[in-house]
Amino acid sequence: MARYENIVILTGAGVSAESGLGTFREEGGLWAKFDPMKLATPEAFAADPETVLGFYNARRANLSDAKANAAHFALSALEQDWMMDGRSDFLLVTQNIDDLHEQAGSASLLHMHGELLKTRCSQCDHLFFDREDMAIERPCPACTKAGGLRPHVVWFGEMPLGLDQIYQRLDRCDLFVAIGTSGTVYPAAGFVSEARRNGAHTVELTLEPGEISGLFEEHHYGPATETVPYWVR
Ligand code: BJW
Repeated sequence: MARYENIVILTGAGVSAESGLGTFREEGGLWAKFDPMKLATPEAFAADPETVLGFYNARRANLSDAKANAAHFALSALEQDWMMDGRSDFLLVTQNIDDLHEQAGSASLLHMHGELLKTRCSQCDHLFFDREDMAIERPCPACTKAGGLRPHVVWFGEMPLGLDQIYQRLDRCDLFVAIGTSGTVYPAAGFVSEARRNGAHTVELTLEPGEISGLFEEHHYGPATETVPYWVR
């Protein structure tokens, strides 16, 4: 690890699985139980806002009991070590909308698919931390209009957040690590190829080989709470 200067880490649902938050595409996962096209698209929200808000309200309630696990803490410790060594280029990009990386103390963190504990007004773009249930009749605290509140998450067909910063870092990183993601959803699934094009060493830590595992040069398979603390040592 000491020979690398610029690291980009990408995390997915697998890093939070052992904190009790479900993944998406495994047996029993969210998108195995529910149709994402009816819950996680702007069209679904326009057609049936009550159902979509109810789905995210339930996930918000579920998140209040979740605690960061050993993998989240290991990544936060890695960031602190990296900065102490004077290697300033550390970026943790998460596809997760939970707050478990923050709970563990990660600071250089980018939520490319948004944050479940934030609500956004689609009428005035006001963004705020919120643990209350979203509802159609609830007015926005800034513009006072009702009907516009939605979770601050990135649905299919919407542009992920922070892409300019992510691609800048991918273009100069010498180490790219993906943890607990199936590599099914773009553009995140393309980050490994981008990093490799620029000469980075690429590492995958996940439960078992998946769709894009062949693109990585180094692999560690197993539960994140075991592989991540072992790998950062
Ligand atoms: C463990 C573990 C343990 C388990 N330890 N590991 C055709 C081709 C290319 C692209 C497209 C296409 N058709 C449509 C698109 C675009 C679309 C897309 O990619 N669709 C695919 C399904 C094909 N993408 C988009 O629409 C994105 N926007 C976009 O593309 O904008 C235009 C653009 C153009 C050009 C450049 C840039 C942009 C937006 C995607 C938004 C995704 N939103 C969601 C929902 C967020 C809100 C919510 O949570 O409800 O994000 S979907 C869902 O998938 C969520 C996740 O962040 C995302 C990724 O899932 P993840 O994290 O990989 O989870 P899983 O379940 O898939 O995998 C878990 C892994 O963990 C597994 O491998 C397990 O083995 C492992 N694991 N336990 C370690 N204990």
